[in-house]
Amino acid sequence: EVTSTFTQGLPKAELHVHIEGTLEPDLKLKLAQRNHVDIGQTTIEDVQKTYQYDDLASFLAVYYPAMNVLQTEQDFYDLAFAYLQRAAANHVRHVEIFFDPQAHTSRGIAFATVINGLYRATVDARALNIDARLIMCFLRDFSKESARQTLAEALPYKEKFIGIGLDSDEHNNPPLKFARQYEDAAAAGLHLTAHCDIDQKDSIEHIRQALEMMDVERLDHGTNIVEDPDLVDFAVRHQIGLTSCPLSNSFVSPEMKGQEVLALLEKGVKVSINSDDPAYFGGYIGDNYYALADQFALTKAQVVQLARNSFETSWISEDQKRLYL
Ligand code: ES4
Ligand code: ZN
Repeated sequence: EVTSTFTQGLPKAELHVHIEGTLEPDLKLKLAQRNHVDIGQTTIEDVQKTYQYDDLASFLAVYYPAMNVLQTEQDFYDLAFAYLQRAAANHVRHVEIFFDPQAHTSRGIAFATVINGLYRATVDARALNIDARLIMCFLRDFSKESARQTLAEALPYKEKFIGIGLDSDEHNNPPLKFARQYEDAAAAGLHLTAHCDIDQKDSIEHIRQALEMMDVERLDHGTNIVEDPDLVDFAVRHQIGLTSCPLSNSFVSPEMKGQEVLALLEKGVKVSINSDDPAYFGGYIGDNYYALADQFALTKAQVVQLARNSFETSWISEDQKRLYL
């Protein structure tokens, strides 16, 4: 009974989307030509053919090199505004967008270029009826010294983003590696989240560190928590948001983790549905809701609860939340 028209039209918040993961083949090609960057392909179809991977490593090997086409403030604006238009078509009313400054500063692009372009797009999103905010992520496979330096560069811009996150390759890069940066960011009034990807080595230990030792408010993915009843209990008591991404899951694992999402919903964990890297994983947020609902026979009530959870675990003010709930 849940149709794609229903999942597309449902008002929702998106809490887990990487702006660099919204780079569609047509925009990639356009920016490559505009900036005279050789990406090895000259047609949209040929760029599309490179969007192929079957695990995290092969995905990241396509993902990071693609960023070379992003050079100017206008490029970052165009990337973000194109995403926001698609989000509007998916009835996203509020979005908290991840960006990876180190993926850009490490290739010589100034932090200001990145954040000013993205921020300007979030301001213009008001005209699309979307409240858009930014979350700065640290690349966890870079050093903690690099994270320290990135936070120092970012703090003068702290009015332009609302929180910090942690992404990229989790293998042997536990949350606690960045404990000091999380402490400093919290002291600066920023919100805290961290990726705890599905089925990682040390998944439960990483979730425990993030929740119990670093006071994160959300876990990105985080659905392995279902294996540990005490941590599930903690997540329910502290209203921790879990941002699951079904289509992304099905690229890096044999399944989209629907049973885990349903079990967590049943236990009262505030899990939401999100798109992660929609240009790379075959769909925007409405498609993610629909794929999950279709494959796991979700009821409309369950789909509505997932959308409610997205607003409840968002970082908008309590006053603003009342408008959506
Ligand atoms: C990511 Cl799928 C995935 N995993 C880890 N880090 C990421 N950054 C963007 N997409
Ligand atoms: Zn992610």
